[in-house]
Amino acid sequence: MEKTFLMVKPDGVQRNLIGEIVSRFEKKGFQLIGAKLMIIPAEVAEKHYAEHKERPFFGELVDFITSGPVFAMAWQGESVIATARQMMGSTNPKDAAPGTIRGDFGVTVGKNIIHGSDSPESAERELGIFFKEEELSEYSKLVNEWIY
Ligand code: FUP
Repeated sequence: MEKTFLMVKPDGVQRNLIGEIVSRFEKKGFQLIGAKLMIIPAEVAEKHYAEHKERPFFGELVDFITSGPVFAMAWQGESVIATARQMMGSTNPKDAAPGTIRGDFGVTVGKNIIHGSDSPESAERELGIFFKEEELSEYSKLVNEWIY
């Protein structure tokens, strides 16, 4: 079963959106297999956002993501990577459709509430940065039989 890394960013945590966000993915039919509230060390943030190292906003991005606790999550389900990205909406909340997380709760690209892996390669890489293998619980849920 496909897995992805999702994270409520510091703005989402401060705005009490953890429950709302977890609820959306649960109701969709995806399964939470790992989660932790944490403050990201700067070197971990730099590794996570390494692809943006040369971008002008890199410094601000690292400062922001380390500015308060985040809620890091591992989710599992069929096509969860692409579907979670659709549920999140466009990177810039001004372009994100109503009904998406960024469309419903975000205003600016700098504070866009949630992160989600954009490909199987980044999902594997990011899950590896934030979780040890033994921190992910793969367990069967009766409800899954009504989804698949
Ligand atoms: P996404 O995959 O949707 O999170 O978007 P990106 O990987 O392209 O960007 C990562 C983060 O960088 C965004 F969530 C917000 C931030 N960003 C900016 O602050 N300014 C920009 O112009 C683009 C991205």
